[in-house]
Amino acid sequence: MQVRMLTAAGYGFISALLLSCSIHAKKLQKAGSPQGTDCTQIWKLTPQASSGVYVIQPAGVKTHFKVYCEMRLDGGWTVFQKRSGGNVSFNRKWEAYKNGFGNQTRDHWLGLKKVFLLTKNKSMKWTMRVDLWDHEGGTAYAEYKNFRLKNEKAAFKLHVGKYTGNAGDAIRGAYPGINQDGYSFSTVDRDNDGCSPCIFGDIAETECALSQGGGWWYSKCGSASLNGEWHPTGEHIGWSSGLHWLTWKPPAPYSAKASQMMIKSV
Ligand SMILES: [Ca+2]
Repeated sequence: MQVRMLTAAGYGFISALLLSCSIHAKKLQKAGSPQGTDCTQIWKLTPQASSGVYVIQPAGVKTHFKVYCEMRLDGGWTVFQKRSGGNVSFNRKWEAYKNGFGNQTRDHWLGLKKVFLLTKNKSMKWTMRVDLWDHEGGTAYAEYKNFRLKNEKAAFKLHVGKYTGNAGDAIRGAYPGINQDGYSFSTVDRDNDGCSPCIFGDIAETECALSQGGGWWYSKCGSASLNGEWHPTGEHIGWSSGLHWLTWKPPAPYSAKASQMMIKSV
């Protein structure tokens, strides 16, 4: 009897040990060596993988780096922009937008160079998705086929293909002449916005990154700008610098409560 009790206790101990090892293994899985070429591949290899930070090494690239993977029913998405509050400032210069900033489990910008490294392989195609949350509990999205960025020499020029969604195609703009597709990235210290100056009514605009905030593919400014200043509920309408997607919430500049931008390889 005594032996049996000991055996049972021993079995319980081993079970606990195995459980602890399994939890530890799950943690290890998300750190250290590369888990895949991107979040989509990780999701395909392990469909039950949970959302979180993973290490990836893009196809044909020598370096590996951490990204936040948003695992959804329609695939694994590599997140490159997340806004949900005012703790992380997006009012930063070229080097910061190039290399990334923030906390990947919270608000962050992955970095243009990493997004370029992911999308530079011409044999792969990427879908880019923008998720938006308003201050009234509503959501909207925009998806673009054939998303890619050019290299730093081309100032990370944006390319997007066909739009689908219910937020409107703000990248191509709420009116003609402000299409951001084919435009280079601008920051306060790197002006590629096409304004020298732009005339909006009685305002002469020379630098969109100064008035709209943060860095973006400003095209004579344009209708999309999700890296501006974050504004809390109740103070979210009327700011020139905000989280704008003006085909979704026109005409007074409406600053979204939260946003997320991410890519999926297809
Ligand atoms: Ca300018």
